[in-house]
Formats: sequence, structure tokens, C-alpha cells
Amino acid sequence: MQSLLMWRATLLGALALVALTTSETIAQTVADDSATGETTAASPAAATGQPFRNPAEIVSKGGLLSTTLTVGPAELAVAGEDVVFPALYNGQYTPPLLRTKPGDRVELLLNNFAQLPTNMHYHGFNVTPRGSGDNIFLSVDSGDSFRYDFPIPKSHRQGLYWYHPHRDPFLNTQIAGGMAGGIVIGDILAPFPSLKNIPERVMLLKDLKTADGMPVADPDPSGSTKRTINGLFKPRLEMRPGQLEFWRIGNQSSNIFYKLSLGGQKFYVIGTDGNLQNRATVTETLILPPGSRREVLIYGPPAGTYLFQDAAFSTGPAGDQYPGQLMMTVVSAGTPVKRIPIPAASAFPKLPDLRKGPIAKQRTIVFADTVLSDLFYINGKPYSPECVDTVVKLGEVERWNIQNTAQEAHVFHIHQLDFQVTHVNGVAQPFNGYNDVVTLPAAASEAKPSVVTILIPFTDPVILGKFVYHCHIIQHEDQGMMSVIQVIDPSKPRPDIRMCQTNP
Ligand SMILES: [Cu+2]
Repeated sequence: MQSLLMWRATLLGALALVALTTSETIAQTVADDSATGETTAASPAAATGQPFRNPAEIVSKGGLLSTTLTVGPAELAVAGEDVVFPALYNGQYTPPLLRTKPGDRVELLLNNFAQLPTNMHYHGFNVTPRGSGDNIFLSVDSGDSFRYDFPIPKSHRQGLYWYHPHRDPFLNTQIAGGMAGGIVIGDILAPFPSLKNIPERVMLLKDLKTADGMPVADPDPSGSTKRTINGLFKPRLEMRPGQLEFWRIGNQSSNIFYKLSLGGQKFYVIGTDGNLQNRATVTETLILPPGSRREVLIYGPPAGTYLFQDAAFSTGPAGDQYPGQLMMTVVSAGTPVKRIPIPAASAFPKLPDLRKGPIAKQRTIVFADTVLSDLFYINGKPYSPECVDTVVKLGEVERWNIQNTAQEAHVFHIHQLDFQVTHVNGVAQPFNGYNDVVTLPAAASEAKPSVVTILIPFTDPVILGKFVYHCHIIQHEDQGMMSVIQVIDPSKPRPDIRMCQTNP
């Protein structure tokens, strides 16, 4: 306890230091408090029922998204609890939503005033993994700064993305500790003129577990957590009956799944993981594994009060069990609005179905728990940044059969790319679009792994270089469940690559 108190004293000293060195940060913190209702005087009762708000935004101008994010300690009230955070962006539990466009340039200065090293990952971006791009191999150490500077291709897909640290092995500490923010690229509704002026709600989901007034540094992913939307605990959203709204929901939690429903109301899913689908798909329950996003259309229900509920969730017999929680109360009231029809499939831009093209190579990738509860492997080995596990040729589409031998779900995510899910445990999946995250269900038994089959197009030259694929249950990633992939140009001499000893 004494060392924890001393650490807290050190943090509060660092808070004062940040106040001296980055007045901009503190100004933004105050602004954030007023914007989100995260006031230090808030009680759990007072926090309940505050109005829903979208996150504050930074918008690109003249083809440039230019901003500074400063990582440092902060003391804030979240979910009615006063919390000392070792590291947040700009002192905010909900840092700015970055709004940018295909063809823009990103210039983002990352300052690290926190104790641990960090860096930045642009989750879902199809951009360069090299140099000052979406390069997760670099480290921004305590006291250092780094300027990210890269173009977003003109052809980039449009939708909801997000940013978070990717400095192994501190991802869980930092993401579970609140370091994550949203990014919107372009205008996903542009193909649908009838939807031009409907209300847009950005809903960034995080969960927080604390001990002694601080985020738990290495949370046990199981059990109860306080789940928030844009940092708001159980806010209240007002809708008009019949009014069509556009909800953009992102799971920014480090480890937990969300299983969301609104009293039997229908969600019309039009976007998955920042990819516009080729049609709207209808569901009453949205399941979001960690890292994933769903962009949905929803009508204001008949007048009344509805609960936006996160159901209890189990990741399997050897996995994590989460109780449910109310996320938000929806109050539908006022004069009913004439319903705007959901766009027909014919209004959606066509997407290439990768099943119809040639497949250059097939691989088996195995996600496995080990006998040690804190070690997780891909293809029989833990993560090593010093070697390359998988080499692929630019221009090729590959089929990956991803096995999960564990009695708990894992979550496959690959950087720089989107993929098409074709089969889950041998069952063919309808083609609605692409993902950058997919759940690997728990194995039926130790002898019978689950298998998810995906097609990955390694076709865009922007991805040349080294990046990673990993489990997006971030505690598993920190404990080894990540591999290095390198995309090479087959028209050039093969670069000197140090292969890992076990590789697919
Ligand atoms: Cu996992």
C-alpha cells in the first residue's frame, strides 16, 4: 500500500509538472469536463441520466489533419468515481474525435509526459506501416515526442476508426487505462442522399476497473466493469418517434465484448469496421468484439422509455465472464416523424467478392492458450519483434484458416488491411463486406479447434513493409498472442529477412 501511495504522490507531482509544461492540455481538460459532465463533484446518482453527447472533434482543413496529442497523468471523475489516471491523451478520458478524409495528410505530434513508453496505432487504416506512418515498432519513450506524418490514400474506405497505443507489452495497461479515441474518415452516407441530414451519434465504448482510485494496471478481464459511452455513465438519449438516426458504435475496451440491444428495436447495419457494407443487414442484437465497430441506422421507437442494454457475455468455459450493464436510457418523445426508408441493396456501391478471384496461397494459423495462464501463442510461439513470422507477396490474395484450440474465444485482427470472412466452423458466411476484426469462437473440445476462414487481399502497394496480426483481447496480445508479417514486392530482389524459428 505504501508504494501505491508513493506512486500516487509521484503522479500528482507529475500532474503539476504537466500543468507547468502544457497549459494547452489543462485548458482542454477543463473544456472536456464541461463538455462531458465529468465533473469532479459528480456522484454516481448525479452522473446517471446526464444527456448523451458526441465527443469533441478535431476536423481536417485544406487536406491536412494537424493536431497534437499529449500523453500525461490526469485526475478526473469517470462514472461518478474520482480516478487518478497514469496516462491519458490531453488529460481527457474521451480525447478528441479526429475527422478526416481520403486524400488528406495526417500530421500528428505525440508528446509523452507519462512514465511508460507509448506510440500510436491508427486502427483499421490502410496506410503505410513504415517510417512515420502507422508504425507500431517505434517507441515514444517518457519525455520524448514523435511526429506522425503520412497520407491517407484517395481510395481509402470510409467510416469509423480509432487510435490507441500499440507499444508492446503495455497495451493493456494503457488502453484499459483510458487511452483510446475515435477517428472518422470521409462520409460513409454519401451514397445515400435521403440520409443527408439525419442525426449522427458517435458512441465510443470503454470500460473501467479501479483499485484505490486508479485504473487497475493489469485488470483481470473477467467480472464487473463500469462501462461508459463517450465517458458518460448511463446517459440519457432523446429521440423522436420515427426519426431515422445514424449510430456509429466502436468498442474501445481493452478486453471485453459488448452485446447490445434496445428493447427489441431493429438495427440496420450498414458499416462494419470502417467498411461500408454492400447492403443493410438487420439485427436486434449487436455483438462487438474488442476493437470492432458497427455503423447502424435506427428509427426512433414509439413514444416511451427504452434501455440500451449490454447483456452478460461469456467468452467460453476457459474464458471471461462479464455481467450485463445498462449503457444508456433512450427516451422517445414528441411529434412522430415520417420514416425515411432504409436504402435498398441496389443503392449500395458494389464490392469485389474475393471468393470469385484466384487464391495464391493457403495458410493455417493457430491461436492457442498455453499451460501457463499468462502466456498465449500464435503458431506455437509468443510475439517476437526481432523476427518475421509470415512473409507474403504484394498482389496476392491468400486464404487463412485460423484455428482456435482454446476453450475461450480469441479475436483475430490484422493491421493495414481488411479481409473477407467466408466460413465459421465450416459454415459458409454471406458476403456483406469486409472486416478488420473477427471473433474466433471457443474450441468445442481440445481435440476439435474452431476454424474461421478468411480471404486477405495483399494487393494495395501502400501496405509494403512490416506490421502485425494479433488477438484483440489486449491482455492476450500483451502476453504473446501477436505475430509479425512482412509484405514484399515480388518484382524486386527479396530483402534480407530474419525469419522466426517457427513460422506458418
Ligand atoms: Cu485472445
